[in-house]
Amino acid sequence: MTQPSDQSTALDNLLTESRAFPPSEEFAKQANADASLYEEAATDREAFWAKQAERLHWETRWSQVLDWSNAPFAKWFVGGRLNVAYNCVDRHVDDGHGDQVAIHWEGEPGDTRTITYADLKREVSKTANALLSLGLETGDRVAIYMPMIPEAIFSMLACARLGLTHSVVFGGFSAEALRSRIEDAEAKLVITTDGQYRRGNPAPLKPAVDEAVAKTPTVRNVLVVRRTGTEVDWTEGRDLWWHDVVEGQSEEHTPQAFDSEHPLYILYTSGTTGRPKGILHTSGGYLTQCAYTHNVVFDHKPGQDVYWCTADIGWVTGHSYIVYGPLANRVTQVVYEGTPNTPHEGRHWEIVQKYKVSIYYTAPTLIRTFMKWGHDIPAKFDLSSLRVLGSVGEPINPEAWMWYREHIGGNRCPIVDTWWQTETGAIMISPLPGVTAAKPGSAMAPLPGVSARVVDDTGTPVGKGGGGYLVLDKPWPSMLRGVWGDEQRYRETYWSRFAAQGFYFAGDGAKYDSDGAVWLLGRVDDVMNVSGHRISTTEVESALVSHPRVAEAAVVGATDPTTGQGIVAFVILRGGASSEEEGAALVKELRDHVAKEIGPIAKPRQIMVVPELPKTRSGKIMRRLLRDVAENRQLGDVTTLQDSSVMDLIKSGLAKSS
Ligand code: 6R9
Repeated sequence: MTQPSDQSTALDNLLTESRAFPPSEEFAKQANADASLYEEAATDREAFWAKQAERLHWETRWSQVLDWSNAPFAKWFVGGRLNVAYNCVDRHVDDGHGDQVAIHWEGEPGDTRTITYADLKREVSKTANALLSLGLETGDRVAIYMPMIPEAIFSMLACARLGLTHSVVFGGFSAEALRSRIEDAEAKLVITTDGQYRRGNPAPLKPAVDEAVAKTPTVRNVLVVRRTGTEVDWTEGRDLWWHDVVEGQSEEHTPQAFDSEHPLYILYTSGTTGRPKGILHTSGGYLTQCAYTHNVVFDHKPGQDVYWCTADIGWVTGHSYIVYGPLANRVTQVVYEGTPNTPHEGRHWEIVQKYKVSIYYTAPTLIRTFMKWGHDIPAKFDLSSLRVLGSVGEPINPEAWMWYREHIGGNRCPIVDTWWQTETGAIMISPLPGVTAAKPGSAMAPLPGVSARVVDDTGTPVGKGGGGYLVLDKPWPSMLRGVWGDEQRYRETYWSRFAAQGFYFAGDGAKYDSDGAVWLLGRVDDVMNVSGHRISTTEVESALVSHPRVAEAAVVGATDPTTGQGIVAFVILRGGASSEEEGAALVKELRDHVAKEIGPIAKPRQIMVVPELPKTRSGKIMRRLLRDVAENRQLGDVTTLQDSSVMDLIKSGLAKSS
């Protein structure tokens, strides 16, 4: 495991950051949360969370807030019963808000749909009736492999309504990634589209499903939404068009309440080994924390704000902050299907202007991309409706933070840098926009109700100015309830590192500055963060060595000015390359091979063909040295190398080939 100090060198300059931006008096006065929340939560944590759970409609109230007797398996709101979809949809209609717009959907080619809560209730009910007609039963798993279209949200909510467990697989993932996820969850149904728009062009999607389900016998049906009109192959008896199965269904469906701990979804995320983990989330505690955080962190006012989270529903941010948290809070939100530069680089700002977006939540990688495109682009649009800006996915560098504040937020909007993970289910560390004087680049402090610490190698909490590992030392309502089908992996990955203390190990390095604010410093394991997406080095290495020409591969995440990290691979070829042309062609083939095995986001930025890899005496690849090469740095300590001349060999080989 890398020591956190390795990562922190590049980020050390952050810790001298002394600028802080307190909220304006005007903002603070109207904010949903004030400083008393911290006190209230500290006085009685469970009572605090019970109060947050009151945000939801419970069919049966819980009898116990938290049962931690079987740690690390938590139960929250024990005995409580609720329907998640009822909470996100029907109750708003029942409360007289059926005409409020839930979703302003904006398709990439410019087509739009306006969906009110009454519409949403009808669509989700029809979808639920369709899923019932396909014979699905409570507890069954459904894979959702779709672009950002309303039917994806209807599908998730229909599953929630019926107590089916969804597994959303990002539409940019490969057939192989989809297959392994379907297989692991033993899904019975896949919901997909014929194709999806990507950078202005329709691209097929269903062929990947056809390839995946050919090898997954649990799948009985594939439900296909027509989106691009692309021709598709059709397997009679298995494949069904959405418009045939869903459109004719009744608009009435009465939701039934499920146990607070009923599984809501599985979402796969990269770990330190090659095989992605199925993170399991359940119902009552998850929805409670999503709704609470969406309310206090974004200062959301139902019926007034227009909210836009730019994530894809294939990631946890889309689950918690497009679907569950916002809809539970009766949001009016923008959902955008496409890429930020289609058809032009001002598309996001055009959308902000068009819908008068007031809360905008995005990722640092995108902010840095906008910076690259130039501030004259957002300057062409009216962004005066914005009042809160959010960031998530990776540490945000102070330059990007300041640019975001000035050029998007008009020096007026509080910025909330929100730290959390697929595993935490909802935001854990973040400023409160009406309370915190935020520092550019710091996630500041655990939210009221959340307990996090920075500890050293032995698990001892460090003080102000100290650095180490981020841990969560108390259970929280939206915490993962395990790794699907693998109890041992759950215990090992998250609870073994600080087993003596019973801390959850997040895998991130962190520091306190001299004021006690928390600064996240990136992963301390072999997980890379590329444009806010977690990809493990092992996963990419396995993809590379699955190619017949690759004998050995080592992958590192190298600092990248736009994507945070870029994937750099070092490969040893079987039989070598006979000419430069052959080498170049092979490198291209390998990049495409990784894209096919995992998905285009995992395509290495660079592949270097090397004669040897640097290894320790115990045979571990020294990624630290490869990172030095990838980042063009002077080599660090090579004394633990088995053969210290290897690095000379690598570097001279690279010099020759470049
Ligand atoms: C929500 C999400 C989780 C990992 C996490 C950390 C990094 C996320 C961050 C951040 C610094 C932030 N991360 N938010 N690092 N500051 N505000 O991104 O979930 O895809 O599971 O990634 O992302 O390294 O451990 P997920």
